[in-house]
Amino acid sequence: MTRTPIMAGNWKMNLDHFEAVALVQKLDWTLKDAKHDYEDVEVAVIPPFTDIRSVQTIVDADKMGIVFGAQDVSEHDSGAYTGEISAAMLKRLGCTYVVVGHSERREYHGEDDALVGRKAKVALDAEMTPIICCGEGLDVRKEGRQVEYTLAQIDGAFDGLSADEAKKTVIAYEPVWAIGTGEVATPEDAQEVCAAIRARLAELYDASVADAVRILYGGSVKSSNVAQIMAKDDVDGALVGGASLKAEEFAAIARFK
Ligand code: G2H
Repeated sequence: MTRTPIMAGNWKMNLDHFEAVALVQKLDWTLKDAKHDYEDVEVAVIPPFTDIRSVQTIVDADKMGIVFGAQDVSEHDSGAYTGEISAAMLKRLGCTYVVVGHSERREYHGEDDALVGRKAKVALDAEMTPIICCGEGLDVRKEGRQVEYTLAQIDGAFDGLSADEAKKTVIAYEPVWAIGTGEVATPEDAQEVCAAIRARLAELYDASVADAVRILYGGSVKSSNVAQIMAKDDVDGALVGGASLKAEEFAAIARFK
């Protein structure tokens, strides 16, 4: 099965809304100049909540172009949840993607696999695509338990999802030791775990789900290393942090071929 690659830029807690407009405008121009084919490689930007409306004003008019998403979502629909943002709010703004279970949410906000699964479910219910993050830390990698550890996260996050729902998800394998450190996983490291995740989806559901789900690699992706990672069979794109904050660099990542 042919899966359309996704290059998603996770801006994390960077940029104000003026800077967001400038970045997405420059990215849009750069990709247009390069005659980027969005059917060939999908490009998504995932700004902080406060920048989503600003980004929308730049890219909304262009249906075949950059899409955007959010870095998190509340598991609740609405009500007295101070500081939370609901799936319906994000959908109304035009978000295509919602990142759930990023390692920074897991580490600094105590999010576990069950919560990640519930957040994926509310995103799906609102007709958005969750990007479900997983990946091991350095200690686990040193012990050689990266596959076992990451598959346990997958089991937990997909526990409440039907096959039809699972098929609509995107998974991002992000080894924590490679995030923001400049220490990228080798293409073989990425392939090992991404292939194991795909095999687990076939066990949990069936081959059609395993074939359909796009599995991204994340962790210090740059224009200089993306092609080797993308050459691996089970890697269908990248979740890019630091390198997505520069339009030309991120555009070069999107044009990895
Ligand atoms: C991993 C990644 C984006 P970076 O967190 O999700 O960040 O590319 O800066 O390692």
